[in-house]
Amino acid sequence: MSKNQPKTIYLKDYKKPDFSIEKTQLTFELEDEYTLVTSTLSIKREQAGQPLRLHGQELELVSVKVAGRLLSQEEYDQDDEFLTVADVPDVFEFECVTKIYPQNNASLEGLYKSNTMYCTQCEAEGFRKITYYLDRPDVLSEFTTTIIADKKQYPVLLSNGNKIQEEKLVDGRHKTVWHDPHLKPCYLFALVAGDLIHIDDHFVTASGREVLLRIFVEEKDKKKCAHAMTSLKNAMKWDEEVYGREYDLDIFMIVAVDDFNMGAMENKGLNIFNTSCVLAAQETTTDEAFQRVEGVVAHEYFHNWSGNRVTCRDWFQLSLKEGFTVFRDAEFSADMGSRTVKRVEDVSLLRSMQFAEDAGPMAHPVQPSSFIEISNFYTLTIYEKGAEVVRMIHTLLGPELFRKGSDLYFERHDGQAVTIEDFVAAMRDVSGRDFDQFMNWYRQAGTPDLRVTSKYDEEQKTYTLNFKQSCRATSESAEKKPFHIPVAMGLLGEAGALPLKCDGVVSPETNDNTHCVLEITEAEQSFTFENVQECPVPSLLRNFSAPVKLRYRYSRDELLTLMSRDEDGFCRWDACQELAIQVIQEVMTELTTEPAPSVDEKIITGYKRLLTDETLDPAMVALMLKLPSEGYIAELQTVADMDLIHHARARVERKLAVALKDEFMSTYLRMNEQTEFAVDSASIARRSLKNAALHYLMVHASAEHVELCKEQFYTANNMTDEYGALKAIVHSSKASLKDLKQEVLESFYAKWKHEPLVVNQWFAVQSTAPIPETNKTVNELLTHEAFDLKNPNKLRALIGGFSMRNPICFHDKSGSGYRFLGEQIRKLNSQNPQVAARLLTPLTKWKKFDEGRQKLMLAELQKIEQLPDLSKDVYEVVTKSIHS
Ligand code: B3K
Ligand code: ZN
Repeated sequence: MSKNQPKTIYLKDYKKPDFSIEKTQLTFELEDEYTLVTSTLSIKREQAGQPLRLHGQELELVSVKVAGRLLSQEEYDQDDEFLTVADVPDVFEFECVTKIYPQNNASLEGLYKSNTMYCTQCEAEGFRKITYYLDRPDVLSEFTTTIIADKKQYPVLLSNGNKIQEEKLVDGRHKTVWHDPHLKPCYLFALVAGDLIHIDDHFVTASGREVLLRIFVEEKDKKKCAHAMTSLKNAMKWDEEVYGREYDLDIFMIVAVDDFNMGAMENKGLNIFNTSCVLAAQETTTDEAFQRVEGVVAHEYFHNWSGNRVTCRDWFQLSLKEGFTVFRDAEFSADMGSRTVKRVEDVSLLRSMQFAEDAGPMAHPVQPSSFIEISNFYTLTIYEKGAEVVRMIHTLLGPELFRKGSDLYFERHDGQAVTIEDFVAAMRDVSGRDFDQFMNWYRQAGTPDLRVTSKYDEEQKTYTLNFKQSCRATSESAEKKPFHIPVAMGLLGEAGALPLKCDGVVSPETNDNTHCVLEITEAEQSFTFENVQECPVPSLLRNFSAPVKLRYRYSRDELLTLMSRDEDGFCRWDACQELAIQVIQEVMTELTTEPAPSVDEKIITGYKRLLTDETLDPAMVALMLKLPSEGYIAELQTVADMDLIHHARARVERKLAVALKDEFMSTYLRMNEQTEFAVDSASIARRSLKNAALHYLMVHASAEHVELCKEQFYTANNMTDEYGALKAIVHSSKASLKDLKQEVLESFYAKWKHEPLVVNQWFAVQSTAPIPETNKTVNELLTHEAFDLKNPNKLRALIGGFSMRNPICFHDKSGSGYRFLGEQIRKLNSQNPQVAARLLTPLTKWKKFDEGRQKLMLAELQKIEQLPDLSKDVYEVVTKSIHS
């Protein structure tokens, strides 16, 4: 534990800054052993009578000057967190020199080294590890940055804004000066120094300005930038067309680094990316990773407006920029590829991961009211649920009013640091709607349960839907106020969609009257539709119009109807999921009493239709064939029995594989026709269905299927197919494949060991294999030559893959999975607290399991809690999960 007991910070305590910093001039002298940072700030007092208190962490202070005068040690105070100067004028220049050691910085926060290159990560509070500063997002300043370094080792020196000066110095050193004309908070500051090459392109903005687009990578990765560049240009165009937002500097730069705590960072004009989110090539990158590159490039670019031009007042407003930007990037990806597929993927993630977060000890509102360490709040709730909340506003307003609202928001607050309330006020002001109740989505944690019942009155020809909402108590609110829930819906009759007539209900989205949005605002509420000529099947929560757990007792025939006939793609997929859940749950009940319970034939009928109807979108079929994740099924149980879930799910999968063997084979062959490789949605769709079919074929793993899979593995011309086949073999439960598994793993590693991102896939395929050997394998892989405890991508692939994406092995009742994770967290705690705290997540869910597992998980948490040097990040997660 660091010297002081970590403090909780509260939103209610927010106060405006005491000083402003008009100009920030930084000089970095990069030496082999250390870096010297000279910071010159033009400071102005904003509140009378306050001392100057600057944030600083792990800094060696060399000197401090106020108004040109060097201060003696008696004139300032220095502790773990602050530099305080009691007596300062109202307007003055402040200069301080600090010495830092980037080469020893393993936290990957502040200035650090990734391989031979210097780079920075300042969000949220990393700038204070560089120099003393008012490290808070509501202090906006104009930055000028000078970098001095050895020219041979670091020929490229970058910072935010435009390059204004370059100079050759003595002793083989050189100097570059950058100036950023846009005011920004220090969390958007960036610096890069390294031996990098770049690829260039251009974009002409709607108003005719030419922008230079430049991606910096290591020489060996030169050929892997084209996809990121295309994605960037598409994103720039899309933001002009959909939001009317143009780029505002002459140059936009992206730099790829190997060691990075997350996906990427939106520093003004100089985005820094994890290599995994920028590099892509046919041979080395799966389709999923190609799409991730597109999404992340767009996300970071979109932040230029939603985050940089208009930023957050304080970190409690994090979702103001993250939720909105995720919504923007999701819509962009939907427009670039398949809208329904994107939606289904996002909802699957939300339901299996965010719902679990909302149900666990770290549950927090989209606008949290307190935190200990802000790094722990870059969560699925802030990002994904935050995006769902913005999506609901979009649904309630419709696209045109929403656009008016975003225009007003950007115009009103350009150059300011604002709050979630300001965003919603702009939406309110353009629409005249009342958002008071809607704010509960931002202020209350937990996933609402929405129970729906229906009643058809044959005589009156009316159909009534009754909704009851409830939400579990969470730490910030024991008694929940009702949420304002938009439920998009329609009614299906024998011959198709039925016209809807319901008092007070209008559809903001369509002109026809077969689709509408019901607005639930009360704890219990009913809607009666008139003139309904037959008892319909309700199609509810279309496009997943609200992040709720909807419960309606559909019969299996109704689900088959929705699956094949609903006009809403999301509801077709969801009906298929619901059918599978019902069938798996039935098998779970019977598995406890019978050795070989039967599997309802209805699911076979439904899946057969999917496989034989060649008019369906292959991507949708692939998604529908995928049974609900074990994580999502666990979410639906009070006490999660991972063994039972795993075996019941596997039994249903086997049943489908056996009953539809021929259909899977013909689907595989139909999708396997050779075409030129492309990364468009049609090609991605074909590959996804082909590999989904291969997965089912490998459940049999007869000689013929194994041959087919081997053939795909050895002859694939792209990573999606190569990895698909590798995974089908390595994840197989067939003992007879033992030698083949070893063969393909060795061959894959030998082929790709020079490609770190592919090696990560190799780690992941082993750590996520749902087979008993995995618990031993992951321990062995820790000492593999390619594993590196300092590289977050490797940690995520091996440790994260095992603990977050392999529930059956992680929850092994011996506790070996828990011990493995506990040990790794204890190693990582002081080295990289951010990543350690994140990897800890699976242990925090201990209350969800049986008593035996609870004890084992808790024991690991307690061992972590006992660490003598517990970081603030891990402290917060571990104590909240043990004691709440
Ligand atoms: N804003 C960054 C995340 C920073 C995380 C700091 N621990 C990336 C993004 O969301 O775009
Ligand atoms: Zn973001």
